[in-house]
Amino acid sequence: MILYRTTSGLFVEHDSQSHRLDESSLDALIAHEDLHAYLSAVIAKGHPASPVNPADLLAPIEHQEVWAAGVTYYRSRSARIEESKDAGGGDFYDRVYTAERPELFFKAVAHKVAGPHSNVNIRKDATWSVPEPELALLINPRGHIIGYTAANDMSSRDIEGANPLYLPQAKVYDRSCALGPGLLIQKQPMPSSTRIQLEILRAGQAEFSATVTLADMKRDPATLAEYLFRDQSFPHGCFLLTGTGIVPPDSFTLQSHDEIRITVDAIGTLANRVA
Ligand code: DO4
Ligand code: MG
Repeated sequence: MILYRTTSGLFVEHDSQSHRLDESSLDALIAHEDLHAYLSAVIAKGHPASPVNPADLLAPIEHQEVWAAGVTYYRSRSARIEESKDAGGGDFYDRVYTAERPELFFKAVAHKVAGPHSNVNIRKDATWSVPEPELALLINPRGHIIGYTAANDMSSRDIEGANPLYLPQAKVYDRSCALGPGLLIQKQPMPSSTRIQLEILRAGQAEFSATVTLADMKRDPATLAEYLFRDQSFPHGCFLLTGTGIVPPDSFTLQSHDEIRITVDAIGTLANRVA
């Protein structure tokens, strides 16, 4: 079942059928004792609504913080070693890839997050910008993973590559994160065969595309969530992006008006344009 936040309220979709929720607060749903059971009961009551219009979709976030894990795929490790080699930063990426403690960093709050079909930004002071297509975990205030969505962890590679201490500037700025199109609510982990696909279109033509599966992720999502909740509370729950396994070639940088399409099996496609 997929939970959508729209301009006309919250909807749950199951078996191609939409149901409008009486509840209007996503925060309240995320904090629910058993969200999956609650939504199953709404579906079972069977008051179908019209299908959700993609143009009405909003980012599926209210008061949740967005965090991200890094260097969880070998491809991210190698690309970052390469981009930071002139700055002598490479060793850090190899060490964090193999360390027990994962890299976790703060990414966004709601006002920095782009929803489906809206614009993401590239920094004006960056020269090398890429999208990072990632699976995001939805974690409730008790630290349980209750759902998943597609995410874009927009990154300024030149700024991060100049010095790893610039990571927050390379990663955190207005509309540097996109989430959606909806929240897949399920108790069981995503299968390792789950594909994450990135397509970048320029003037309507394919500029870059690649696919990775969760089987290539070095970290277990539950362990990432457990680290994030160590000595830290999230009264409204949070999102945790699980890292990118796709990095375009070094010659590629995003341009204004590029379309970024991130598709995750069982979740759908998150489509955004670069402002
Ligand atoms: O180490 C910097 C960030 C890594 C990251 O965002 C990723 O691997 O997805
Ligand atoms: Mg990332």
